[in-house]
Amino acid sequence: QSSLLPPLKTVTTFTRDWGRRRSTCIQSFSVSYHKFVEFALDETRRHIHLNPSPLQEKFSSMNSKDGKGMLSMLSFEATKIRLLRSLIIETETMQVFDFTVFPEAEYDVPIFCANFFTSAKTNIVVLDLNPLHDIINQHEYKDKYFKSLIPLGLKYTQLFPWGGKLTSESIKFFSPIVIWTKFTSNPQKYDILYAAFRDYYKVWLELICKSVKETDESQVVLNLEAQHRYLTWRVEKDPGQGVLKKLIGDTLAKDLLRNFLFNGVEELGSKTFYDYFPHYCTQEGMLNKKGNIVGKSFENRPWDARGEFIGE
Ligand code: BLA
Repeated sequence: QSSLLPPLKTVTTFTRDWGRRRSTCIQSFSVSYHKFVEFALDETRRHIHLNPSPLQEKFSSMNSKDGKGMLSMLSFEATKIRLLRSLIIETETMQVFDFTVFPEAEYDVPIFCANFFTSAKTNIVVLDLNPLHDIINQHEYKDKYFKSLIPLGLKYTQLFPWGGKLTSESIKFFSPIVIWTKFTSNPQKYDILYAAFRDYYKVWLELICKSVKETDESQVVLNLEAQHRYLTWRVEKDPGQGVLKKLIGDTLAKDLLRNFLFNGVEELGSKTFYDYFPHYCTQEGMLNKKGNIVGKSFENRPWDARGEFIGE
């Protein structure tokens, strides 16, 4: 029977090689985002019954064109939740987590948004309860959802410094507790990010559980338009588009963006990107594909410790 085993020397070498490769792998990716989505689903199910989304059938998993990467998709719906969807991308060089939960239009609860991009060296992180309505000018909406959350935001924004300039319109989709940060890959940081994700998700769940159905039809219409505007922004401007197109090609990337990640952009409203963001329209009436006209802004965090907007 022993003749079936390779000579001892070979076994040792193999183990060492495997060990080395494994440690390289762990060094670059001490994070796997699967436990993040598992936490979110378990936590949601403790309060809300989740039903599989009809999207699940079409969008479940996909290999990248080169066969070396994998995209995993999950989607659900529930009472109060139009769509909860998650995308995890794992390749040899990056890990991406894009997890968003869209409430039904009868609720003006913020959109839960976790958007993490990890490569061997760097991490780009957005974690937020994206407000549905203008919180810079509408104090009532801001107080309703964010007043009590400022201490939570402070706790994590002290641990995760502001990520620097970003597309300036994005700030209007962000809340005073947004975690917008970049950091070099480091296991401790992932532990803190996981803690932040759990805390932010738990408070979001509380908001959605407590929320009361809107009966004023004109307010529902406003919520719906805000959801559609958000989808229109992200489907057009998501900085992940380039990466997605490289991984799965233009056609599949477009399908994934419009029908899965930002599903609803074609159904919830008929306004176009130019209607919502007219300043993006160049003289020729063409979308300015090269980033934006307004430019990148906000070198520093534009909210103070009390959650007051201090950008211009
Ligand atoms: C970069 N992603 C960014 C940046 C932001 C976001 C603010 C900084 C660059 C910029 O603003 O120009 C995320 N922006 C958001 C979010 C909202 C917003 C969440 O307005 C919500 C309203 N990102 C993905 C996916 C990939 C990805 C799926 O969501 C990859 C497949 C990658 N994001 C990614 C990369 C960058 C980035 C590669 C850096 C590239 C760049 O700066 O253009």
